[in-house]
Amino acid sequence: MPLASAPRLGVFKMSAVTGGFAIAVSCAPAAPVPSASHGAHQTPAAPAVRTDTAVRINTTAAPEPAPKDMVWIPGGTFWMGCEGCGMPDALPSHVVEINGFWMDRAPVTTAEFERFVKATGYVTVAERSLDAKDFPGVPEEMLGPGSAVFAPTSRPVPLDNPLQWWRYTPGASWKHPEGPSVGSAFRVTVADRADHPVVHIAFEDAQVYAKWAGKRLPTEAEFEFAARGGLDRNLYPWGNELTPGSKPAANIWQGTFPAKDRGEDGYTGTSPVTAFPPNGFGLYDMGGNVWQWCADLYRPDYFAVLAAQGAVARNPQGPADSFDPQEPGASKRVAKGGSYLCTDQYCARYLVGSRGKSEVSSGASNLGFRLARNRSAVGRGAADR
Ligand SMILES: [Ca+2]
Repeated sequence: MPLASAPRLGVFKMSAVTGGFAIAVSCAPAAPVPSASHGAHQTPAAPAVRTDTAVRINTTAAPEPAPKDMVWIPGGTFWMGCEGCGMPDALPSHVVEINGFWMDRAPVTTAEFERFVKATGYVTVAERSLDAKDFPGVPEEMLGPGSAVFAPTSRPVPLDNPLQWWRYTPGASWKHPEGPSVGSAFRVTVADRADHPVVHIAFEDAQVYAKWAGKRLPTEAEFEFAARGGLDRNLYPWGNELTPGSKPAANIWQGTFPAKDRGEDGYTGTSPVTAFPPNGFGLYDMGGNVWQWCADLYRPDYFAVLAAQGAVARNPQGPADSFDPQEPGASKRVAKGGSYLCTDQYCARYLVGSRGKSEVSSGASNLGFRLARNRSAVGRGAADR
């Protein structure tokens, strides 16, 4: 197995040249914004309001009673992408049309995931050992169960090396979000994190859960349409101001990343999934808190390919293959929403039109998921618009 696709080691890709662990800056946990100053990011100006007859939110009511804790997303036509964000992979903005679908109102919680594990006995990727034969040269301590855990630095640091604030932590998993040395498994999971999003979820984990739940991962286009909450080309899922009325709208980072999070929004780690107001569609945590897997493979040029076709992109499913020039050889899927580690100094992926990506076998302490569902056969009789 090529090292570049080493399960669970995407953040800590082995460097055959140095014998150490190379920087894999493309990790979804906190992908830096490409810019000249260590990922520094300037919040773009609010886009000009444009009247555009192509933009439409479908008005048909939900075609059937809502499944538990799901919201009907009516579908429609919208501008997808992030103009002026300094993120080339989120350009160009292009018109996308999607059908209506059901969306989980919030990310899957730790308590929900625990029910799944109890029902199925499922063991997540982070909880499995790797076979040393497949990973020659990888230190033994990294072959046991574990995952990437964020660790603040003791002082401000240049933002060019994520390994300064990510630790490959033996024993870290959804049961032990900071690793087994922090509290007991059950206390952390059930008492403290039950209503927080489950984390340390690899793409495979999300897929298996989805099959069990009779749902599926949303496409990237579905996620972005849903995240926009009916707003046209706004910067965030809740509007164009990061903190409208000086009230925090999402769980992100305040302070100097990655040294000191002042936690002015009430949280320095994950937060309960309904801690912040829902967006216009009634969806919680569509920006901030944790990254969320989408079904699409990741390529930075996908939007350019769609835009070059000239027509409205209808229900795009992502490219046929994955390629990330920052980490060639790694298989990546799209993740959306940013996380509690995002700040305007770094990442800024709470910008609703921005994109993230993650190596499919690598979880992290800020990576979770939520699910979508097609309308049922009964509901399918209703028109989309
Ligand atoms: Ca926060």
